[in-house]
Amino acid sequence: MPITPTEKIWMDGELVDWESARIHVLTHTLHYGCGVFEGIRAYPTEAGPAVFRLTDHITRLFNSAKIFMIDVPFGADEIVEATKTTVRVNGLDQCYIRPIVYLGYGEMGLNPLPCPVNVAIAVWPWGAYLGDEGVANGVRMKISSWQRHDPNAMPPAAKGTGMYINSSMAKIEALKAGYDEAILLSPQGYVSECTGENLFVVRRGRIVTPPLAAGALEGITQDSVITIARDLGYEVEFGNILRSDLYTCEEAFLTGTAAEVVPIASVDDRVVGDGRPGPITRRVQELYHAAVRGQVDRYKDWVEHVG
Ligand code: PPE
Repeated sequence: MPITPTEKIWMDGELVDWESARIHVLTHTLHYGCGVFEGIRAYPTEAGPAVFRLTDHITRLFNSAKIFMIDVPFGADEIVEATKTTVRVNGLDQCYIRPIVYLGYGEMGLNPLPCPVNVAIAVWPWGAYLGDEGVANGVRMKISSWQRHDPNAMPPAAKGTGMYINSSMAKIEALKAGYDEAILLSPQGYVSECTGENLFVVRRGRIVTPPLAAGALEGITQDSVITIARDLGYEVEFGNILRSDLYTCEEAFLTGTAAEVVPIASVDDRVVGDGRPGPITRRVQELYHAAVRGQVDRYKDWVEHVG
């Protein structure tokens, strides 16, 4: 998905011009993939642009850094403020936000501890991650032949840059085979998540999503959708999902900041339900759409205005 340049990028405490936001080719993270990042969205609200669950995303960023023993040279509150500033100065009423903490220039070799730590925050306008057609009519999924990380090989709770090779391999495989997106199974064989989204199924009227122990990232959209679905009166539980459950469930959908809420039309060519987005998926999708725009009173706290 192409990037649309904006004006300013926040780098280590300063706003620099988009074209000047450059780093050295011997930047440590470029070589070993030891960095952490977030994907966040800002939406237009009645009171101007607001970042959806910004504090929760920055908390996850710092937890990711803690897991990798990366010492972020800023406080979480400073990164929250810096994110708001970056959205504000770029004058966008909606955008995708990419904070990244990376190991900079000055050290080579596998010991990351002596490396300088840098932080950047970029924002740009970004449309529907899996396409408008997918949001409207559902996406075609393929179970990947690549497994999700074993938790003792790569910690799924961390949103680490290098960890995404796994997702990219699965994405390539799915796209080359003519599908829209991949579903990865855990080393134990349970459904884990998609390349950049969590997954939900509706089985016998109940909504089920895989537990963290199945190797999924602890999704903030997943958490929002669980709250929304329960408030709508549905039963939601964390539970192990088998590949065959995906083939026979009534509805399925995926969730993520970039993707938002997207219906699943089929899995490995088995049509989900009647192949059209189901009623539960639609209701959750609609309420999420309204919540992120500050249109639902009970979810007002999720919406953090940039000022
Ligand atoms: N699982 C993975 C592996 C993942 O990358 C994401 C976010 C999620 C689940 C959903 O998490 P959350 O956004 O908190 O609901 N994926 C981000 C990266 C997309 C990208 O291309 O980069 C995102 O949605 O921003």
